[in-house]
Amino acid sequence: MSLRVKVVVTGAAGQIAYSLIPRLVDGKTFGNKIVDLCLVEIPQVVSKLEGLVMELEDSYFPHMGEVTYTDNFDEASHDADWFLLVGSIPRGIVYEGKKIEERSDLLKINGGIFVNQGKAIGENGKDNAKILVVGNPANTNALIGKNAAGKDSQLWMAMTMLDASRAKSVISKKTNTNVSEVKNMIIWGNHSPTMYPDVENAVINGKSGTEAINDMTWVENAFLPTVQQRGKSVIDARGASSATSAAKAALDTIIACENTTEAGDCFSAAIASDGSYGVPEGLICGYPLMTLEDGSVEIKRDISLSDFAKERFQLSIDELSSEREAVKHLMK
Ligand code: NAX
Repeated sequence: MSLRVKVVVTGAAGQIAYSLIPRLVDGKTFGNKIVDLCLVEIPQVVSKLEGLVMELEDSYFPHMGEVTYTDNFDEASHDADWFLLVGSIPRGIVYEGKKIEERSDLLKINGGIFVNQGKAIGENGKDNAKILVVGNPANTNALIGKNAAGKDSQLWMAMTMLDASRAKSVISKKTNTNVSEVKNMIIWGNHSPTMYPDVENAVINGKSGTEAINDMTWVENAFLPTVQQRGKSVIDARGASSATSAAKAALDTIIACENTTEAGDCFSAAIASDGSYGVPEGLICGYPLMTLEDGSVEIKRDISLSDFAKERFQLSIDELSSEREAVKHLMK
């Protein structure tokens, strides 16, 4: 157990983090590596992290290395391999006297946070650091952060793995298969209700999604709205947003990046477009990704989209473009 990995987690006192952090050091996510954790919170709640650290120490994690906590992101960012940017200001809270309801307000407030965090990551993070943005609006937060970091060797991602896992679950119920038999599950576009979960290109028990499902009415009227609105359904049922499933999705994204992708499969995350599939360059867009043997993460480029898929995907691309327009003052 000689190799070490340093992971920075923001929003560390929040509900996703409570489910996420212990599993970063359980020996499964990073295999045999020793995991050093640096937990970051805002000044108002940072002292709560003392309790979380006590619990981590009490949990018997042989793979856990040094654990520190701070409200100073700059300080936390030095030499980190992974950044899990979970912290952001959620919709519905009162911020500086105003209730934050609109996506545009969220973009404005969180955008500022991501400029500063991005700068610190570019200056202090490892040259090959990977950054997973979970805090919403995730794609545009990642866009702002990546731009501020200005280091192309670092990989910025926004999380769409939860959407992919939700889609696999719905498909597995419909086809009476285990979720592990649903592969190549792609989420195109934005992590928002405009996302396009692609049934046609999924591989279900070795068959193409089109063949295995063969029911576009179900896809359009049941599958798409269920996956696209699942976040809201969980909030309605639980009185709080998805936490344990979001944490699992973040772990699955790390595992997908740390291990070579099997032939015929891919994983879902949003990364900066290089123009692939007609997406304007630079937008942080949900794509099918593969981790190659040399550890690099690439867009899978041989997927063909039906006219129906192209039309739905375009709606999400348009939304991403308008979000970029709304934050252009935050980009250099
Ligand atoms: P919580 O409100 O429980 O926790 C968020 C934590 O972030 C708080 O403790 C807050 O103090 C902290 N925080 C805020 N600004 C910070 C900053 N600048 N630096 C460090 N910490 C900061 O929310 P939680 O349920 O954990 O959700 C976190 C984020 O994940 C939200 O933005 C939520 O919308 C987003 N989600 C994203 C998902 C995805 O698939 N991409 C799904 C789940 C979730 O909705």
